[in-house]
Amino acid sequence: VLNILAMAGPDYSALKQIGAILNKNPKCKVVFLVGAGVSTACGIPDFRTPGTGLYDNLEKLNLPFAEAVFDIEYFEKNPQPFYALAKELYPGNFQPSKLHYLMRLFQDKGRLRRVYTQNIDTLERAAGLRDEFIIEAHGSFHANHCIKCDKQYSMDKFKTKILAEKPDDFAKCESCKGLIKPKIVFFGENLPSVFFDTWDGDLELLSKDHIVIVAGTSLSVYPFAALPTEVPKATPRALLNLQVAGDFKSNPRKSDMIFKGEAEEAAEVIVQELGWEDAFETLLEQE
Ligand code: CNA
Repeated sequence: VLNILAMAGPDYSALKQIGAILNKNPKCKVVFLVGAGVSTACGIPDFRTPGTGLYDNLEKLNLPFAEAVFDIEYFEKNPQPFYALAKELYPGNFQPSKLHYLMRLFQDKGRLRRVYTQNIDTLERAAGLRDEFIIEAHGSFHANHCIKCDKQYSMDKFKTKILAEKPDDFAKCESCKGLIKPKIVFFGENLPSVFFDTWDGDLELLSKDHIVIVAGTSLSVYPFAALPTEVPKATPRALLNLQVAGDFKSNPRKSDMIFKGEAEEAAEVIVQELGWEDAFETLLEQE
């Protein structure tokens, strides 16, 4: 039995199905919903993978509970753990993954509707996706503001503070002396309104000529985790993830296409199924 399984190789049926839907209907566009698992191949740990995930590796930050590093009340009392983590994760230290470049290729081919990302690493931007296609649901390091008066604070200045990571020398607002924080959505904060507004608009388009691809997320942070549930029943959904998660697990649909494996591998197979190998190679070489 083992021999037969080994000969059978990985199960790419979901990826072939995605390819078939897109090949059959040239008008079909993709909405991506992604999370930390699309950036683990870049060297950025996710939250919840046992062993390597950030939540298993926060002892050195001396937190009362793991999520405190992204908790707004905790940050107000003690910004230091966030500074230490931000120094590690700061944009510029990492290159996009093949899944990021796959999304870029969908943009270049005119087959992308939108990328909703929970990630704060700005690797969608680094891969060359344009602003109009990216919704950073949990914000990112791309802008900073005062947590008291909301005044903007320059990225360069904030970067200097983060990289120096001197205890007690945190970035403060020039007007009201409030603490400065990147516009990353912490637990206890609202998501940006552009997230809700854009999703509402996209939902109206989704029922025709669209497919939704969810990748690299445990679908455990709400409201983002509810998006796959809201996808109209007539719209095909796919999940590219190491584990089956969220609505794909609790409310599976017959038409769901599930690839249980690495997002990078999935990206390569989808590229092959679409016959986009040359364009993909060129893109990877250029960047
Ligand atoms: P998570 O809860 O850590 O889940 C990650 C998921 O990805 C898990 O289901 C893993 O099994 C899966 N996974 C890990 N590696 C791969 C891979 N190579 N291919 C396919 N699947 C993989 O993270 P979520 O994104 O679901 O949780 C949302 C949080 C995580 C958001 O608020 C983010 O801001 C936050 N986060 C972001 C980053 C980043 O910006 N890169 C890093 C860590 C955490």
